[in-house]
Amino acid sequence: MALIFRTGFARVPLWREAFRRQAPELEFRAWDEPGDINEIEFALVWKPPRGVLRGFPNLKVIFSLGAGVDHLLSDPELPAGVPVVRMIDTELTRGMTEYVALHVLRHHRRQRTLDALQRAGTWNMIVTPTAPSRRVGIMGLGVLGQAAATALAALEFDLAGWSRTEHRIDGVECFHGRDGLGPFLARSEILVCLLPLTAATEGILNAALFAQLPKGASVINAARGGHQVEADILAALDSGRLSEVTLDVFQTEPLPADHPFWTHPRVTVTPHNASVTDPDSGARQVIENIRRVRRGEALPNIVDPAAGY
Ligand code: NDP
Ligand code: OXD
Repeated sequence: MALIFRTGFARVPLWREAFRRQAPELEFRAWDEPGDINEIEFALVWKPPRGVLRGFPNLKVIFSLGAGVDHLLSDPELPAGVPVVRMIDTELTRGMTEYVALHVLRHHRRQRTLDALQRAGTWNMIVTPTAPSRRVGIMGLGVLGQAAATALAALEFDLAGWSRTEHRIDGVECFHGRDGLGPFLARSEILVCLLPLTAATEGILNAALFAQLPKGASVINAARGGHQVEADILAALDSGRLSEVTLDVFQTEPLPADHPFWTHPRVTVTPHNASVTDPDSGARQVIENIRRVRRGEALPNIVDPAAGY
């Protein structure tokens, strides 16, 4: 029984060690040392090159190393009939919750402006509204969106969320579908994107959407670069429609050195590190699922290829 592993980082030794400790019976094989490909039953991967997974004839499950699966479903040669399971993990969720809370608070308290005032040696006692009068909107009410909402609810922000299907969540005004988008945007002073990247959500953070936000709203995108039209973000910042943005994800990653986001005074750039899957807890999730397969049990968190998430 072997698992093939691929990550975008040089963290293979950490993952190898996590698997060795927790499941010594499972053979862990790094992407560039697959050995006999007939023995590979499981793949745990991030952005595998197109078509390669099809080359493992006995693959039973493809595990995504991240919560998002666009990096897998965009492969037209993904082996048909092999389930794709996404990463749902306490530490991954915790990391994103921290990121969202941090940046919502930064936007809410105008910390970027205060940092600039400090650099200029200027004492300007900016007073921000109270949290209950600050309207925050979360696009995507899945695992990460709901966890972020719980953390922001503890701070008593005025919360709304938007999803594809209807939800009822205490303390969150819930909107859904195309009809729900306009009213949701109209009340979102700080907009947080935690959507999966699918055909329906690609390019959703665009000029038409920004026009429906309250003037001077801000945006936090911790989901995927494919959600944002970057020229529209720059234009909306320049016109004052948006006051600031925090972006963890970009159309091209790493963000090119000459990209205007790097130096824009109202853009915060983070290097797609909002939340990175932790080897110990991530391996635990995958091992539990492999043991479920061995026992003939159903797997949780299988992706619906038609929905794209
Ligand atoms: P989930 O699948 O749990 O939740 C997705 C949410 O988006 C659901 O509420 C879903 O609606 C909603 N949604 C999907 N399509 C649409 C649509 N067309 N219109 C409106 N709402 C829609 O995903 P997670 O919360 O686990 O993760 C979200 C994304 O975060 C990942 O796909 C990934 O891209 C990104 N991510 C980024 C990281 C980073 O470091 N920057 C780290 C981890 C994840 P419904 O509830 O009705 O199904
Ligand atoms: C993820 C990511 O999808 O890290 O988990 O972006």
